Amino acid sequence: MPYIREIVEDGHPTLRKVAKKVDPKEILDPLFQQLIDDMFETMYDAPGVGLAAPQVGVSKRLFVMDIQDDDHPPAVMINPKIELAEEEVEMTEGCLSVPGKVGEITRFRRFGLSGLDRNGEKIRIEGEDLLAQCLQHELDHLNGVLYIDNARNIRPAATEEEREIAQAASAEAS
Ligand code: GNR
Ligand code: NI
Repeated sequence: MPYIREIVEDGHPTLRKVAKKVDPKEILDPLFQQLIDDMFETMYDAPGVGLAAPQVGVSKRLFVMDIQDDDHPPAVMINPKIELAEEEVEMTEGCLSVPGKVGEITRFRRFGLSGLDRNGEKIRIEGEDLLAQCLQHELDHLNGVLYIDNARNIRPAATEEEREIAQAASAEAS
C-alpha cells in the first residue's frame, strides 16, 4: 500500500544535490514502483501539482505530476531531457519545500521533456502555461535548484490566489 512520505524543506541537503540518473533496469523493481506510488500519495495529500523525488529525500531523477487538467493525465517522468523551450514569460510560483511563500520567476511558456515512464517506456510530455511551469520546476529540483534561487519578490502567500499557488504552504503558514 502507498503511504505519505515526509516532504523535506529548504535547508535539507538532499534538495541541493544533483540527483542521480535512474538505471532503467531499476524501474520495474517493486521498491521503485512503491516509491512512485508513495510520491503520488504524498503529492495529492499536500496537495500539489507536482513532486520530485528529492523532496521526499530520494536523490534520483524522477518526478510525478498531475495538473488536474482533462487534457493531461497524471504522469511519471524518469531521467528527463529537455526537448522544447520557447517564449520566456514571468510566472508566479510556489513550492511544497518552501511552504507558505510565492515569488515571480521567468519561465518558458512552452516546454517539453522526454524520458521514461513507470514502465520504462520512452515518453514525451510537452505543453504550455501551468504544465510547462511545472515541468521546469520539477526539473530544477532534480538539479538541486529551488525556485527561490531565481525568483523575485519572494513573499508570504497573502491573497486567495497566492495561497492556491503556495498550496500546502497556506495550511502551515496559518
Ligand atoms: O504544487 C505546486 N504548485 C506549483 C505552483 C506553481 C509553480 C510550481 C508549482 S510546483 C508545486 C509542487 C512542488 O513543489 N513541486 O516540486
Ligand atoms: Ni517544488
